[in-house]
Amino acid sequence: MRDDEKEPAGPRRLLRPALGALSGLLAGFCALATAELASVAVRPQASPVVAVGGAAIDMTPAAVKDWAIRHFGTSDKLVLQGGIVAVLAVIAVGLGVLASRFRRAGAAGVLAFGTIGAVAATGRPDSTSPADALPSVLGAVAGALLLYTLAGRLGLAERSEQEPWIGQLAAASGSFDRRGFVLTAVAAAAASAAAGAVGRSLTGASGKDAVASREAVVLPRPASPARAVPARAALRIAGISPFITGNTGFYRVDTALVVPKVDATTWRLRVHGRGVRRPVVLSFDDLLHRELIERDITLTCVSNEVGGPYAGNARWVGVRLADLLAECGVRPPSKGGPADQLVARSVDGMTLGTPVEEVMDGRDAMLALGMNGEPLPFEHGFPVRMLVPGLYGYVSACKWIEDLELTTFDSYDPYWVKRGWARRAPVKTQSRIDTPKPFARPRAGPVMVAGVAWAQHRGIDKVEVRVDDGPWQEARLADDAGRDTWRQWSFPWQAAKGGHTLTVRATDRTGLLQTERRTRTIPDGASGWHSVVVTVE
Ligand SMILES: Nc1nc2c(c(=O)[nH]1)N[C@H]1C(S)=C(S)[C@@H](COP(=O)(O)O)O[C@H]1N2
Ligand SMILES: [Mo]
Repeated sequence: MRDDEKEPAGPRRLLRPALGALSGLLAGFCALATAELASVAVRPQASPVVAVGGAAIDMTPAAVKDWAIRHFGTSDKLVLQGGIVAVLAVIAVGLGVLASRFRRAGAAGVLAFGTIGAVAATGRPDSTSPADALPSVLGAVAGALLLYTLAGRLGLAERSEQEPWIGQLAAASGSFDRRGFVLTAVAAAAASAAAGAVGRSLTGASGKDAVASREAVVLPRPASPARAVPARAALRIAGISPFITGNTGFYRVDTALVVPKVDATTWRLRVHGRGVRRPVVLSFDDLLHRELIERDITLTCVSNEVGGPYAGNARWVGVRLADLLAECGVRPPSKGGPADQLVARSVDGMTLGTPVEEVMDGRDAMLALGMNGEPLPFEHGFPVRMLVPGLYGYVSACKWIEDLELTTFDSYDPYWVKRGWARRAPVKTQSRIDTPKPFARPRAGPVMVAGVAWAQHRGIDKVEVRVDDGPWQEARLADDAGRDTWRQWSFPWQAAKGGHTLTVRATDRTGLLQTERRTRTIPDGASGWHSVVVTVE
């Protein structure tokens, strides 16, 4: 007599659905692993998790996306993918339990979910081939077959659909092909793990050509170098944001679940559209051999909260965009040009719209090829990205750019505008306290309060600090490094014991005082004064 035959009826009745759930999880795992491996052959972006994730990002309401960026920052995408896998796991358990009684229905359910992946993958804006459906389809077929097989091992599931008593009998007696189930399950788990691991490592190694092309880039000396940073433009104060943000520390905000790896040797940029009398297609070499400018420019994200981290200042090298457009015969609207919007498209299907007037008004709008002395990092848009001083990133800073189209604001809304953000978005004057940190407990006595303030393309004229409800006091400004960069400031404070609120505000060079009025980030950037609460001990 076997042990389980003596078991009470309750747990035994649960055995089949429990094993069904396990089968479902295994089938889901097998499906994803197969898809992962297949996506290596197609392209990493065609993996169902990436494709469904991308579709989810695009369908997420702006407020939720903003919340996700705020709370998860650069790991927002990891959180999203984790969430997708968790949801899939729950569905897989459900389909497994279903399959333990209705084998075909369970397997059909897996196929249905594969269809969702396939539709998402082929519907992505950067999808150019129906082959993008393959990873999802192959994964679903593998998963469905496995679930069907495992459910079969679970006993007389198939016949029980027509003759329920057989199913009940099988369930009640606990009689099923235990050996077959265990062997199939273990083999499938091992094979899936291997396929997934191989897929992952191959994906990691993909983009070899792009990596090689980046390593081969030698940035020429710019014809117009950046102004030397005045000695006292970069303060040495513990805790302050350095004047130049390093490439690894530079914030990253984009919708790309897989960082595009573009081969610079085959990359092309097309310039075309309304009023473009001489459309061109440029290679990376074409750009490298043009006259290059080098500029320090602060980039900020419209999703940055008051006091938030999505701002960075780098030394960029690139091509003056206005000159390039002028060569193509483009005139700004103020000179009678028919196009007022410049739409940039990236290799991953992102679209950004920039006012042509601003690009051509004399500011250093550029197609950047270099960042802080090296080719652009892949995360920041290699091989080429756009930058326009004074405008938020989402209306100006297209990474992995491949197309520039002259059009009008009336006839086309780019990605973020379709999702409720403003068509035009100049950077709002902002100031931030970097040190002391919120809830810091400094010692009574001299405490250095310091941070950065920015009002790109207008410049910072004055920064003031207020302690509690006291008077506004002028902070010391670091030397001026130009109106397109942020400016550091410091304020030596004689801190008395107790709780204190420090508040900062800036005035830009047009004389405009940063508004106290707090607004949300959507639609055109947060406003309000940053303050920090500390306890002096
Ligand atoms: N292709 C592409 N370019 C993009 C984005 C994007 O999602 N995709 N995001 C924009 C936004 S919202 C900002 S703030 C900047 C951020 O640039 P960074 O990641 O290099 O800091 O890139 C812009 N360019
Ligand atoms: Mo942004």
